[in-house]
Amino acid sequence: MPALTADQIAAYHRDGFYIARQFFDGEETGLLRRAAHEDHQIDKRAFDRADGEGGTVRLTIWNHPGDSLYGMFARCERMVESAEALLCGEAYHYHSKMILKEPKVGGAWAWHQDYGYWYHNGCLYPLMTSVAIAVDPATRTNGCMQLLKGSHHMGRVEHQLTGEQTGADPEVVAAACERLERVYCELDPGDALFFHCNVLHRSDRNDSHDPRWSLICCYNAARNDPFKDSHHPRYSPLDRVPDRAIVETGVRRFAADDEAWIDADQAMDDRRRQLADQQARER
Ligand SMILES: O=C(O)CCC(=O)C(=O)O
Repeated sequence: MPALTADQIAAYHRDGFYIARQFFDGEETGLLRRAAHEDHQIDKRAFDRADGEGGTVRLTIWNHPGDSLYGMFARCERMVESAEALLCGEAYHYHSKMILKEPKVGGAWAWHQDYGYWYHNGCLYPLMTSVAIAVDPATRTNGCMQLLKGSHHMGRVEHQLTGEQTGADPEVVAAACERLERVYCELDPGDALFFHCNVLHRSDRNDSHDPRWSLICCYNAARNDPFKDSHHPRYSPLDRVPDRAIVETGVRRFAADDEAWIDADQAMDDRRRQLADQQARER
């Protein structure tokens, strides 16, 4: 799949988002799912926040994409070229995160704009975009993302503490909900949701028996370099990789794991044989 086309970019600017179906193919997505669900670091490093509705929002965030499989997704040409086309200029990696919406407990996200938070990090302009890649299927029952179509045209809305989450001003959200279409972004693994940093979005609690994980890569325009330090980075050049790096990195990673399993199986077989020989001798 190539980077977004001119028509897809126009749709993003009109609606505040664009869903690129099967932006990543079955092999790439299979590697991502396996890596994510087998990766104990993702789980260990995750932090929880009560959603104020009885559920728990759980996520892992990292600022620099690195050389892992996740880094290959964030740095591959297809993603970076799309982000740069949407931001009309050079983009850099602002952060990535894995959203871990676990069955039954994965919490709801209140209505918010990402720029509602990022503005306070010294980013003067809303020249920022995110790409949510579905790791698992995202449905209405497992709490897929919901967006208010065209709400990015409203500009930045004040955010305040509502319950236990900081969300967009509820009075403004209520007015926007009356006027704008709410879109439930149901996704298959490998689909990519590109969304503008000022589009209002939320998600419900995961009420199903299935996990709903997604990898979200966020980009800032290089010309929007924050004027102050924050918990997310200032500009640093994004070292892009060819699209094929995803499969190459994933295959390499699992070959090492699979070899370790084969070695462990082999050692187990050897041990079983030794015990059987010993028992035979003792009889
Ligand atoms: O994936 C979700 O449920 C919500 C994520 C979200 O709203 C965000 O990362 O800004």
